[in-house]
Amino acid sequence: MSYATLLFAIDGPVARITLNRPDKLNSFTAEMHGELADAFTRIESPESGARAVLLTGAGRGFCAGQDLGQRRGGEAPDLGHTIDTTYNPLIRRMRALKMPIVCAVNGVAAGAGANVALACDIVIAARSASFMQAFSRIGLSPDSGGTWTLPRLVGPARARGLAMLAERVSAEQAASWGMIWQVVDDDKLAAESGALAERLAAMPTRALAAIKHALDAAETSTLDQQLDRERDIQRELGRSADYAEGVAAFLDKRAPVFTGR
Ligand code: LHQ
Repeated sequence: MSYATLLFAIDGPVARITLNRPDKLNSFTAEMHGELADAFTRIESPESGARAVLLTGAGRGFCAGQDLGQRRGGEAPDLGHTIDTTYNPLIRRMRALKMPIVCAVNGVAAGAGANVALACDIVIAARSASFMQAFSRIGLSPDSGGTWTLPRLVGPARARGLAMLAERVSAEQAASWGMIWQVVDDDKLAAESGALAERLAAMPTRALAAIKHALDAAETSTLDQQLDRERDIQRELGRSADYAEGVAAFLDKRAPVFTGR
């Protein structure tokens, strides 16, 4: 499949999406949003065989948020419409996707680019990468879920500082604050993030999807509700082929072979 703004391939069980407008630090355009939506439709189709997604950027940046080049002058735009039709569906889709998304942050992740990265399940960044809630610099407030995600990841005090001051935060700082999973040397990012995606793709996919759902749902649930949810999830997973295989492999003292069923 060929796109104008993305590189996309489903490589066995790993779907690889590379934001590919390197001259503009892979900033989002309407075209890129359309292509991302199409790529996720392909990933979600049962025939795709995908069991994990790896998202990264081409060139020296990960993503600089909305392409501001398309925004100068003219009438005041309805940014609510842009968000309703592009960013919000993207974030909702990523969180609802029934498989893990690994984000390999290869360079600066700014504005919506930062929050799309943080909406992934496991974020691994190159040591030279950075994160910036750039919004307040241009008179906006974080979107793409940032006001929901940030306080949960780093706590309210840091979330406020990040959103208001819009300073660049290094990958190491982001990791030490718990914003991301891991930092690796720049020359190791592709191999390490690829290996992580392969590893997740060989795991019990339904269990990983359930973990993703349970942790998100927990954010707005009481302990009581969450205990019930965990029971329901376990009931369902207990009937899965991967659970049967996991237990059998443990008892046989062999490595399990999960199929995602
Ligand atoms: C860019 C961009 C960019 C176009 C770098 N657009 N060209 C949602 C709904 C609707 C509307 C509004 O927004 C949103 C959500 C948002 O995402 S709002 C936040 C938008 N993003 C920003 O405000 C970040 C803008 N970019 C920057 O502050 C810097 O470029 C960062 C800090 C990301 C990187 O700085 P440098 O490493 O110094 O790179 P640079 O600034 O030199 O950029 C390299 C090139 O990329 C340059 O083009 P040029 O032709 O001069 O080489 C930039 O103009 C271009 N570029 N970001 N968002």
